[in-house]
Amino acid sequence: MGHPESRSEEEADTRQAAGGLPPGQREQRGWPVTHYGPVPRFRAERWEFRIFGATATGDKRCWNHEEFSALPYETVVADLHCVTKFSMLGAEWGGVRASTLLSLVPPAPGVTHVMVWAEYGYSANLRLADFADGHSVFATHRDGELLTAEHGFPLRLVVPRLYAWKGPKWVRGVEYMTADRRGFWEERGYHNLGDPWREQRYSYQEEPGDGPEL
Ligand SMILES: Nc1nc2c(c(=O)[nH]1)N[C@H]1C(S)=C(S)[C@@H](COP(=O)(O)O)O[C@H]1N2
Ligand SMILES: [Mo]
Repeated sequence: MGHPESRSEEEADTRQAAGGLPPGQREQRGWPVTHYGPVPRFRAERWEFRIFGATATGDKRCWNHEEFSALPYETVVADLHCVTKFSMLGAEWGGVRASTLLSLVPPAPGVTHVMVWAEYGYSANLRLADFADGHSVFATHRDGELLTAEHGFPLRLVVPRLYAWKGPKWVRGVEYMTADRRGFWEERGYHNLGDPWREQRYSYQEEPGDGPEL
């Protein structure tokens, strides 16, 4: 993969969508910053990543920054689809696959969903299958470069098969759940499932069974 500092406009224009452009989306050149609230300051000595909730053993697992950085690093080419209708296509994300974490810390048999937690209490709920998808990655890098603070340094989740709000920046942990529960935006008018291919943007579009009562 090319290095971003040398990527010209023309190169950016020829970027391929890893999965095509979902309905109602347009391509966004460059990489805007989109989030709610302030950018947290990273302090390595205070940072930890936790997997907790319904693990197979009943124990939670914690990594400090050094330990997390030693986990297997892989790259995934994936698109980001913002529900406000722009998509950033074809970036190469580097980090730890969600599936790697699932094999390191197996969920209990009854786990159906996860809640992904970030700084300041931001959260996003995902079906276990969406989380386990081989393209879901806890990214430290994009196009070979360390993430910047505003894009989620030191760690963000990228779940290319769902709208980008389902991928918290400044992520700090994963809770294994035996029932679904709404995350931050899912409680505030956004669709519980958030599949861009079905244009599941808003909670009023939900059908019975798509999510817990609002
Ligand atoms: N912690 C946190 N993560 C977040 C958000 C947020 O508000 N807080 N916004 C999401 C939304 S709506 C989008 S579109 C992407 C934007 O990522 P970017 O700023 O790197 O483009 O981050 C997602 N992750
Ligand atoms: Mo977004």
